[in-house]
Amino acid sequence: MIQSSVKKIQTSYYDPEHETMSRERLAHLQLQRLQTTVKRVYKSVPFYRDAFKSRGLEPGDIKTLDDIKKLPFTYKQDLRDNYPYGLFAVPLEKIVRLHASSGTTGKPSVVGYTKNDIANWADLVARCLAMAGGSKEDVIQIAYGYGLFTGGLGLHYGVERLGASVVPASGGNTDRQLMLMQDFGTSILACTPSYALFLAEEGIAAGIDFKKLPIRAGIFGAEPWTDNMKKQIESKMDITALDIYGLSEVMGPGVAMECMEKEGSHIAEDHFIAEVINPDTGDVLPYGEQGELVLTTITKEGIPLLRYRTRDISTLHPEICACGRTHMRMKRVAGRTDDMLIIRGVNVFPSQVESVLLEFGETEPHYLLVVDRKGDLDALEIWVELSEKMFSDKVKHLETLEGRIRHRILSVLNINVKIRFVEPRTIPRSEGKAKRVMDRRDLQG
Ligand code: DLL
Repeated sequence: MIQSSVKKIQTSYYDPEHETMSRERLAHLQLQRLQTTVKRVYKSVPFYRDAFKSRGLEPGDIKTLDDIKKLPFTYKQDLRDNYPYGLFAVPLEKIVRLHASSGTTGKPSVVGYTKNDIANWADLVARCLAMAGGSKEDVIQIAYGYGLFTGGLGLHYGVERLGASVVPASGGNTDRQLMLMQDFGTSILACTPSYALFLAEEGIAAGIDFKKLPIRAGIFGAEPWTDNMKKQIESKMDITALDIYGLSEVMGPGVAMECMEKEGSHIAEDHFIAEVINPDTGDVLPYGEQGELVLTTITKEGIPLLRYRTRDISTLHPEICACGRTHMRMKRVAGRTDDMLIIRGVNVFPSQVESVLLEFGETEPHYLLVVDRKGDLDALEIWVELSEKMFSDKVKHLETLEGRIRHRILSVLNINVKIRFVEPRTIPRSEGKAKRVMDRRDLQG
């Protein structure tokens, strides 16, 4: 099938049997795999056995897919409490790879993969690449970090599985990334969206004409981003930008991937069961309602997880997609429950602010939300970077723009904020996940 885009992209299914399976067959497969997983963790992971026992639950009680509701949730803290290997369901001799999550405080959560887990992961990432039109002909540059982070190596094995040529650039060293992109004829780029935008800007500043390069698609994820950000990257780099979702606890990149229809990301339902719940009550919400995404792994051997609380806010859409894939889609992640700012009672995600800022198109897409406490009240200041042109503009114009942005945020988010324009290139760029919030409330005691 051919989709129109900036540069023409032809996509195909990597694994048509599983990607287009009827709902009935998929449900059957999911139940079978769920029951196997439940038996496996009951037998091999004391943490789960205890959790089952304290609920009076036995593996045989899981008779239908709906019975998943009876299973306990698993939290990131459970991985930390059982650091490093306590939740593994196989002995270490069966583990061939370890990764760890990017925790900023305390111990990271550690995940282990068996040979089969690595093979499944590579297959799933190959599926994602095919969704973006990837094939053996492609040169795929991976600018996600290699290491304990799952981005680099996760994508890497998928590219090799697909049979394309992998450029394992890893994160950072922007000049070299741009050189490789030109000299090696990169056709697909994989990195965080914030780094993609930075690469695009640096490339343009260095006189690179992306239209003349073979690059035609980008596989961007690992952090929340908006449609407006996507459009910016697409027009600057002359590519089709697609969203890839995942988390190390559940596997890594490739849990879900956006197809060319751009109507959400297909969750690999033959490997994961997705639910959306009310994060406060734990109740499962109907399809289409926004809440916290909860994932159960149904093929993982190393560290199978039941009902893992991702903290990511999204919605699920089970309708069959125009691309022909039957796997349900999750809407772009709005943010994480733990990134959500509560400013005078109003819930604010950085991505909502990003969306408003980029609507204007008059500032740079680099911003920082700075939260302070003034007396008993929280105050939100939004630092927005000016372009070189705007920076030298008339003060009057900037004042008007500041007022327009402030009003728009008030009408969309219902909060009063202060806008502070900052000089070009002063907000720190990230080679990995962007930092969008500076919370100074703790500093003031
Ligand atoms: O970020 C895995 C990954 C690597 C995904 C490369 C995509 C591409 P962690 O470091 O464990 O794993 O962080 C997982 O990142 O719970 C989300 O909050 C966020 N995240 C990942 N993908 C997206 C996305 C990797 N497409 C956490 N949109 C997740 C929004 C995302 N947030």
